[in-house]
Amino acid sequence: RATAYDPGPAAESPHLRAERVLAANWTGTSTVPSRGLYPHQWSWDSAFIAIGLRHVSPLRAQTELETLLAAQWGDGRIPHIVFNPSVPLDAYFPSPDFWRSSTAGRAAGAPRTVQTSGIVQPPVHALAAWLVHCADPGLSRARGFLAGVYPRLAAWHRYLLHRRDLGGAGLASVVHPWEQGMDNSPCWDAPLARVTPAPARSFRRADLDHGAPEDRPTDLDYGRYVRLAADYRDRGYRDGRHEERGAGPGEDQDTGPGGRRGAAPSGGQGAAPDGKRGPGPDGGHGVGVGDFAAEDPAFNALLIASEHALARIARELGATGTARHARAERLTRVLVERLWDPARGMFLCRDLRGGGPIPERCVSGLVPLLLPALPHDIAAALVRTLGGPHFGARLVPSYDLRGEAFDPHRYWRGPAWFNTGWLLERGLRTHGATERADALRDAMIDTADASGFAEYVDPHTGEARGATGFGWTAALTLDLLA
Ligand code: 9YW
Repeated sequence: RATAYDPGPAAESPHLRAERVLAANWTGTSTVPSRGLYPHQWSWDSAFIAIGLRHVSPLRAQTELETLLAAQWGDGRIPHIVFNPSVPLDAYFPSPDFWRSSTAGRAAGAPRTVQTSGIVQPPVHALAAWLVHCADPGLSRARGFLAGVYPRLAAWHRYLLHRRDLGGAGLASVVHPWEQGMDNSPCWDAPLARVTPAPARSFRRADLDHGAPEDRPTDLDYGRYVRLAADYRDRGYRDGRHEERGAGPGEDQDTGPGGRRGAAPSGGQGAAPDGKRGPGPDGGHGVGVGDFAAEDPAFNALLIASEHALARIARELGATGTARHARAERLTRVLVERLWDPARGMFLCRDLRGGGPIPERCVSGLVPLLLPALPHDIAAALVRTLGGPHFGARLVPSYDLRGEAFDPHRYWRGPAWFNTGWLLERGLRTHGATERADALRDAMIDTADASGFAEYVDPHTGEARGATGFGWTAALTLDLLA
């Protein structure tokens, strides 16, 4: 009897299956989140994807981030989508002809050749760049990877910390639910209720060609997303603030080799690469204030974690990194002062257009557990909340299990997502909750693999929802397996 080794399909490992998803979603210069639903490059998806890809190909992981950063705007923003020109316009909405980045975004320094959206997504990039470097420091040094990305990442953080400090407390704000990355989260229901939706007939939802309507945001949600994005575009993607302030002295000391200030990419017009804007005709007072502005705990926690990573990158490049670590610690304190809710034992979003703290329990409010400088009692309270009645499922739900709006199948209103799970697994480990971290890790690996690397899953049953073959689910599974 032949005894030759025949692995057969059953012997295939989750690792191989995850790798195959990333190979199928690779375009040659970046990875799409999903071949059908999201056929372009998405900003925070690419950061998470690079974190997994580094275990398969450090070169591809570096390229992923470099491709994204090449589309950075002159004012420092990293757009949430970089469009692939070979994909038909009607494959995804809103398409490049909606965003019109190279014309509407000209004053903000949008690139001329590549088409992008004009909003941003959570800043996971410096964290990803550091982790990618660590996977193969030899290759990274040989290619000058960190020296190349550092000035762009520094300009990105400067944009967020100055242009986007709409609340004046030092935190970055989001001006669209797509920016925070958890679009239809119940946290946004109240602030969105003020927004007049664009008429449903004025746009066509390409997402419904690929996803079940009951798993996706509603038409009313979409109408409001379209209205907010169109208003921002029509303001030339300018970020209105009540007061214009430049970077404080000494804030950006760790500028990498030669102490050079981070240079934003070429192509910017009207916006200085150092994130400051001169007194324009509008004087910078209350210009272009949109209907939606919020401080989000996960967005800011990721910015802080990335600022710590940027400090490590600066150190690798010969600077001290001290000023950046100090800034990250200071921002951690501001985050606590501004968004911590002791009664709920978690962080809340803050509505800057009049509403104050938003009294909804969303997974975003747990993500600051990631931060190493979080006070011990706050970290302990977050760990308790994570295991308590509002979030204590096998996988971490995106929203309060007991909340009125909870829906185990609809997008960010209940299902478990793998990027937030990965961040919380890391947070649990950072604060010494090793057994909890191990249990979450095992549950995520099993569910990701069994669900065909689903975009999101029912937090109780693990049943797949949304798209399968999803980029960050496969990538972060690889990272958990490493
Ligand atoms: C959209 C791509 C993106 C993610 C977001 C997720 C969804 C809707 O898909 O956004 O059309 O951009 O909410 O977090 O980055 O995977």
